[in-house]
Amino acid sequence: MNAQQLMDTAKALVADDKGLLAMDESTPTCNKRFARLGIPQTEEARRAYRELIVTTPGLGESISGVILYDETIRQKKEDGTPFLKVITDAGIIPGIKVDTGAKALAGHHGEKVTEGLDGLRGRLAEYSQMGARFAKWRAVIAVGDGIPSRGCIEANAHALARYAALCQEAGVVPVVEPEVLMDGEHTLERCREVTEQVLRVVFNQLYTQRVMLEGMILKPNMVLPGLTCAQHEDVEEVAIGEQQYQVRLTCRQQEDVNEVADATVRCLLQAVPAAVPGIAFLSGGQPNELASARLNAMNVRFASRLPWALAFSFARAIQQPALEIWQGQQANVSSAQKALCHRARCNRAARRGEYTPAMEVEVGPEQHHAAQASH
Ligand code: 5MM
Repeated sequence: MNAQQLMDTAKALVADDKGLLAMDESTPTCNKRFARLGIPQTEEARRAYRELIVTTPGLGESISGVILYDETIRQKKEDGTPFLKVITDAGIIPGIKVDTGAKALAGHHGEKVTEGLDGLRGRLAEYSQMGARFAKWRAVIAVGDGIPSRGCIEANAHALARYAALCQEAGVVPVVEPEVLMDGEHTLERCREVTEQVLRVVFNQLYTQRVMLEGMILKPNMVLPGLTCAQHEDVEEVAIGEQQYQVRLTCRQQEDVNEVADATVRCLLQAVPAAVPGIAFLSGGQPNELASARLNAMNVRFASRLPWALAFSFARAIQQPALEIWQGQQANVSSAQKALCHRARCNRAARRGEYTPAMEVEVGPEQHHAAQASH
């Protein structure tokens, strides 16, 4: 392990207010997203879509690193140029997802453990030789009645730590992703409690497995209420005369943004050691603009007082509008690339605390339409 190299790469991933673009959807996930839009679920369509992403003009101005999938890291542009060359020529650091997915955890109904440790040393050696300088492993923690269990948290934290140690041995920076899912009726407070508990166990395991904290990146969820949490409804029934109307509580929006920002940062301050250079959030299915606004609020309200950089490692919250514009059609590539670049720019602005909703109207009407539709 070259400690200096690991520290340099980890720092570079969160330098200059840039962030990561996760484009590591496994084949089933990518196909699911294509199916929803009527895009053919073929290897060629996935290759063409990933070519669209990596050839986006100006992407490297906001994106420090991209997370690839095994199929993608081996793919080439239509003209035969390897994606890895296109990415590094754009000044972007290539990374790779190395887990093999979350599987049912025996004896723990409704809970999962992420697999992929078998043979990982060999796979890391190959990816590193190809040019990958960082890796990613995602653990998923569901919240519900009686869950997460201690068994689920510990199994996932142990696997994350074993993965991280193997990465560092190979000179690859581990991005450690324990995701507390948004699905469920839980409150923001319950999410904060679970996220803190998970992070404490994860850092305990990272310490036990001798992972060098200066040479890793944490990729957590933001602290959010569950998707079906009653307190989270942003529409309210209002009676005017005999008529019932549904009113959208837009005035709650900024309050919500600040509440999420405060709960998230306070939680992280309790559980994430100062030696970690950067925290790059996943978006987890949040609306694109809200993910930017919440990251922005964290940086506005706390950045000067934090030991680590607060960055992003979004998949859907960067890619969704572009995918919706592309629709699998070559003629839409340029508009889709503009939309992708726009979301990346918004998130870079959010790192600086300079994101405003006004940035959203700077894009052309079709991009804005797609951004709205994805909500
Ligand atoms: C949580 O998912 C990660 C971040 O994506 P979002 O910002 O959309 O939440 C992402 O890197 C994720 O791990 C992959 O897209 C998921 O791929 P698979 O197919 O392994 O679930």
